[in-house]
Amino acid sequence: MTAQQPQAIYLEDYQAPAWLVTHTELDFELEEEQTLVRARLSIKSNPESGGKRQPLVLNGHEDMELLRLSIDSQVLDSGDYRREGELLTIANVPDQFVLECVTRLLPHENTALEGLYKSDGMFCTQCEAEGFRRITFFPDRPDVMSIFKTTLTAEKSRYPILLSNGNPVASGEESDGRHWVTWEDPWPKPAYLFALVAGDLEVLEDRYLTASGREVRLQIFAERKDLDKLEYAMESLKKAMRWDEEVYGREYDLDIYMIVAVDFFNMGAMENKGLNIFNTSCVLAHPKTTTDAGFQRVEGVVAHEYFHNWSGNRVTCRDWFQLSLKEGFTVFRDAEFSADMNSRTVKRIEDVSLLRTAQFAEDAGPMAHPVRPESYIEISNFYTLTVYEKGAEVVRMVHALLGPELFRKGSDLYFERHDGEAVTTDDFVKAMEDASGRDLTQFRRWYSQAGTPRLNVTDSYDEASGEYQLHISQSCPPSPGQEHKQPYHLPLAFGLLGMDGTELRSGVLEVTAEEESFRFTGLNERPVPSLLRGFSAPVKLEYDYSDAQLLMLLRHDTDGFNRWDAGQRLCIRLMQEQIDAYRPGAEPSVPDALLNAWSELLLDEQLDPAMLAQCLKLPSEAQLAELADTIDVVAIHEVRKGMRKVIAEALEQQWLAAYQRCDLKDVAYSPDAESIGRRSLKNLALGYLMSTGREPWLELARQQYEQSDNMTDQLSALTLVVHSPHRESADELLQNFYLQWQHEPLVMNQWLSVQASDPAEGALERVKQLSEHPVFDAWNPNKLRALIGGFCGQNPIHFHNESGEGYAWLADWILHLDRQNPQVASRLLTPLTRWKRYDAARSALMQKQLQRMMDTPELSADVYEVVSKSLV
Ligand code: 0A1
Ligand code: ZN
Repeated sequence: MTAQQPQAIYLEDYQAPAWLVTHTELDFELEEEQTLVRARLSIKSNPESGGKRQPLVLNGHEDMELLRLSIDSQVLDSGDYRREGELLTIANVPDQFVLECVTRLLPHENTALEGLYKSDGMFCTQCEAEGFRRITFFPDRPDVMSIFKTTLTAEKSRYPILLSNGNPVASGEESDGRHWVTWEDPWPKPAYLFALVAGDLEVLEDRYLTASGREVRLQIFAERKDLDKLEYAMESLKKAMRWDEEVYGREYDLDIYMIVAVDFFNMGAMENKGLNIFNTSCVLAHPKTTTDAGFQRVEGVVAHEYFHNWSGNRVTCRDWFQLSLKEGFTVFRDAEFSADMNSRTVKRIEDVSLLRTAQFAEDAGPMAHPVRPESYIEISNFYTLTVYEKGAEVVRMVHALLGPELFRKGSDLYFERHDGEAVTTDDFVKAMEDASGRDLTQFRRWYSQAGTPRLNVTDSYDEASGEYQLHISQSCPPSPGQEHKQPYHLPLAFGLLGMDGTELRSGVLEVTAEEESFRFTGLNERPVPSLLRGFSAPVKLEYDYSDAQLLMLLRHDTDGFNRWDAGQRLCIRLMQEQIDAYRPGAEPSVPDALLNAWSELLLDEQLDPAMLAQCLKLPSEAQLAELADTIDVVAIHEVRKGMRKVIAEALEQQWLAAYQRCDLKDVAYSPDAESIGRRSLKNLALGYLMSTGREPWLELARQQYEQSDNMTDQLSALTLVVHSPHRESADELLQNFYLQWQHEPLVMNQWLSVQASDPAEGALERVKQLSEHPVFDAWNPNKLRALIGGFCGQNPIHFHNESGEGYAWLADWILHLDRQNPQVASRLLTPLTRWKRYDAARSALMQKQLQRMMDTPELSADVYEVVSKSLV
């Protein structure tokens, strides 16, 4: 909590650290009521920080109790140093010295889940971005890299497992039932990568032989009850290790790689050196309790954290403005890994859908920032879709501009040149330039300019000469602090198709100017352009397609992504027309041309079911909202629902046939890409069948609920029934599901989410009741995300109910949570920040809640930053 208004930090103020910490020795006495931390830091002045000796300034959280401080064994008294806010300053220090410091922590009272805290009885840590300063006084910035040696001492019966980074080098027992283990990590690292775990844990063990023939011990730790849910993560880890050797030439560099599953965690997972800590939701997987999406998340997150070992740990960030250096690159790496392990096109469709809905919305909102932000008040607020997902798109564009070979050369050079260093996004681009000989000066604007660029494309064709031209103009709307944008350098992958679907040309255009034209000769007919194939740049592309052209692309484009995109464009256009003309009770319509095209797709048994399922999904309400000038939640919801019903009824027999064709009855569950694709089409078909409202399909859903052997099918059926007007069945299945799964916390999160997103009347009352239910736990971020996030993010018609009660409920929660866990409070706040996008009445009500928060004294820096920027 901060008494005065939190201050912003600026990239332009960056200065190299005055002091370096070469070695850090930590001793933890872990006890029930307190933890004592003895830190021994070997400190020397930084020759690169420029001449004159500066005072030693350390970071330390205000709540942390300082028991003793000494320099070279000389105890300091309170006159020798100054403690002010988060800073501890010692004016006079020698050029090189050992600082010893004893702090007292209260992990059991740590509800923010930053620093050292307890999750279900085990000790664990979260130090990124600035959690280490809650453990001891330290120059807590990523460009101070140190070799860590850590000793943990705790009661053996309660905490038989004691883990930290690196390799265990010594251990022993004490006479009073306590034991200790010492860990040494030979690789210098910033404090944000420090971790410890102490608990009564079970372990799944395996081994991995690296390309150069070193054996690595792999261990995944979890509570005893979850031991049967670790195999998939282990398989994913081994695949990721192999992939990084093959695709990037990167090997693992310690003797042990450990993952620990914890139930209380603010984010998805954390890449601490050699000791990853994971939210249970991103590591546990079992067919009975985990959906296909859950399996894929585990595979992706395990790989993401593993890949950080090079892109993040061996080469780290100079400062937090460079966060995308590790996150954008690592997301690109994990996305390519997942694409290689599963269906490449489907993975791309999923990622682009997220970008287009949530990241584009962020770019258009009050918290919009460049991939490399220029200032922040609280860095935790910048673990955003822009830094992660748009950052990955930027790396993907480098890959597209350079081609795979030169990109690999660039990445090799980057890792070689900067191994063991803390660097900037500019260093990354420079390595790519030096390896390829390409000039990426203009390309760097992707890092410095915020907002989603628009590409407007028109074309012309001269029949006599057979010449075709594409005219491209680009612009980018203003964003906070950036009124005018310079043109971007981007790869525009394209194809030119004949009206019968033949591909006449394909390639990649490099767009650099505000306006430019590209000429193609020797074309005997006017081609249809397939633009931005594979979503080759994170832009909004406008081209005035006719319905017939889009239908042709949907049928014939050789680029799978653009086939899907053509169908989406067609649906979006249709839906937008009806949303704009919406009157309560209006009957939505769907033109025959679209129904015929869908029918044809549904009957095509050659088509990959996963791809088919993507093509037959209507754009989400969130996507339609992002595209609207003023968001009309009711019209969007009703039009989408109505169109679904029309499509469901018109193609009822085809949906049933697809359902039956994809039913994997009698085959044991497997989370491979093909089976996942079949289940996704099957459950999509069941969804359409349920939309007809006809009784036999309710029976079919109930049957699937009862007979399925896996969570994907069971939860799909449950969701469809709960979100249908069949109230009695809904209540019955919810009760049944609860009784079956009440002892599985991750399944109970799903149970909460399904109800939180239920569009039936009375939703707010239901979520209020659920917040009193024994399975809900307001201290646990996963539960908060499931219930509060589920209602405010996945149930737009109720959250945005015109009474404003949804907004008030969210604000009540934020104010409550802000004192307990500011990071989670700040994240849950996102839907209210979008207030300017709604009609006058709703935006006034949303604004009122933001103002109410703003008027509350002692807001955390996290919530203060988001609220104050939203109100501008
Ligand atoms: N670096 C992690 C994400 C992460 C970021 C901040 C955290 O603090 C609460 C925790 C985790 C990743 O990218 O996986
Ligand atoms: Zn990451």
